Amino acid sequence: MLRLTIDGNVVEATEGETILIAAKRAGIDIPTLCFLKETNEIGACRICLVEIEGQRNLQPACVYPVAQGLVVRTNSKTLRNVRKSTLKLLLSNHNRECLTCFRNKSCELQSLAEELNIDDVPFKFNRENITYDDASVAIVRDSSKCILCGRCIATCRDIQKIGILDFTHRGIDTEVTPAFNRSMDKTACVNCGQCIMACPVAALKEKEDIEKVWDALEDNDIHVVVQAAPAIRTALGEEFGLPIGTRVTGKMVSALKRLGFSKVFDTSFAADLTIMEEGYELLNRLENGGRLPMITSCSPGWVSYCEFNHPDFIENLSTCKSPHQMFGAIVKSYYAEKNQIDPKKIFVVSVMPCIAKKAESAREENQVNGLRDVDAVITTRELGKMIRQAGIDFNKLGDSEFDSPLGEYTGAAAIFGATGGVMEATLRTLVDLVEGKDMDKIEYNQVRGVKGIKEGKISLKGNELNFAVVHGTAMANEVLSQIKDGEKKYHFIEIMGCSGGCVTGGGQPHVSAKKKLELDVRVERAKVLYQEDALKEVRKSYQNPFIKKLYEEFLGQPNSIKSHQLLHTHYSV
Ligand code: HC1
Ligand code: SF4
Repeated sequence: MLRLTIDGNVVEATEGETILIAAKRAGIDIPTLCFLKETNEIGACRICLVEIEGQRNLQPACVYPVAQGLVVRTNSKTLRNVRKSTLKLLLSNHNRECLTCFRNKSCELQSLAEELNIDDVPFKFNRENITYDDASVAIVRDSSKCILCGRCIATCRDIQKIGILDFTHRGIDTEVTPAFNRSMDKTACVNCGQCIMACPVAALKEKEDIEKVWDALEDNDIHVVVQAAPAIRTALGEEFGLPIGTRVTGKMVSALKRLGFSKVFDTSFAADLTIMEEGYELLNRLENGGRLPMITSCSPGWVSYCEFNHPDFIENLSTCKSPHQMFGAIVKSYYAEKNQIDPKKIFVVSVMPCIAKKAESAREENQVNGLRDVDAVITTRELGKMIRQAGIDFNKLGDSEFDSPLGEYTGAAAIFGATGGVMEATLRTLVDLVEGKDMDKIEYNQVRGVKGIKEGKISLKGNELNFAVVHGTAMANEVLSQIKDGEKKYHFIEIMGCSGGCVTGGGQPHVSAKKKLELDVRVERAKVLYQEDALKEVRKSYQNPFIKKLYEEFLGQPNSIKSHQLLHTHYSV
């Protein structure tokens, strides 16, 4: 353990730590901008400069390592002035349309300007060669807002190991762009949206679909049904100032009802349905020599990554559509039939924590008889905006229940939104189906938590089933390489495109770099889903009485011809 002095306080630190981290632990927040924990620690923006006794130059706290006896000053007139000047220069080159900017109030640049008491910016914004790229169905890039912090680049290149974005040109002309300044839709971007989550400003955002949804809601001729993904209830409260990790399931349902949707259903119902279809598909592959390991297909970011980078694993993907697509297909068939509504007059809205779901729902494969399964996908952030637009005081709302029957779900479905959730839900059902009894074992702790690759094995009627859970495309790449090299052998793998799974998808509320230093957002949000699971009486998908009814009345059995027509898909090379 080392001892150093920061602003007169003796602080203990471990070798290799930076001044920024040691100071944070001692309750001293050094302002930062380009810094993003374990992602972008490059000292580029110079906002975090500090004084170190005995040194002539100011040093960036985010990269400067602690040392025994170091005396550091983080707050002085010199530092305040230097930080202010640096920030003013940055602001001079930034399109300062804060009033109409979608990051207004969640912008880290804006907060810093307020914190550092910036009262004037000396130069007018007059940058030329601005790119506003909205060609993709999911992501928009606005270079006029970019502050060249490099957080998106590091996230895409190092965390996701995809590398779509990079610095181009030199000096004053420097920009962050895809190679050859292509539009995002012409790259191998998988729409995970993790670059959006890393961006401190508004240079990257989702393509909004709010107006499409308002238009449908105002059309009396259309029956508008909404489904909310498991991960929305863990994070929507943050849009209204509630702490990270607040469960708002009941309030979310109340808000959706107030917005005027004819039915408020839950994607979790379809998560239970996915477990039935995927569970039987796995059993079939195990028993009949199908392609193994079977890999989950509910994360469209991961599916695109597989299509772009590992086409030799496409056959390994489960043919199941993702739950929200299954849900749409069931609404426009079973639900339409039961309620005698013309499926052409039904508009299905998915509220998703993920921007890749926008691209997924637009895929040609995801329609039945010329009708799209899902008509519009909005993110948690977009839902927050709609609730505010409608003047709904979210925090004052009481709790409401999802509509029945497509809002009934088990604990197994609720945990889908956290890494390991799909695997745990599958195991709960699979073991019972194979063993032919209602086993007591419900919880599989080896697949919980945020370790990049989690492994386990269970015995199924004397046969060993090896499985792995992977989150983030970088980890997916690692596991697939190990399989190709013959180092690893699994029967079943859950892969989610984003680290942490859907709870930290690219459509979730923004969390500042400062907050991310204090807590692991993945863990806090996942806790909510495990709480929800524990509260449920029925915690195994095959025991959901409404799923049973759906098979009895409509689908026949899992993997039936009808199931295949509605609930399964294929992928492209
Ligand atoms: Fe997910 Fe899924 S869990 S993919 O993470 O399988 O987005 O929450 O809705 O479709 O259910 C996301 C979450 C979500 C699907 C389900
Ligand atoms: Fe990279 Fe994902 Fe952003 Fe695309 S959406 S640029 S893949 S981080």
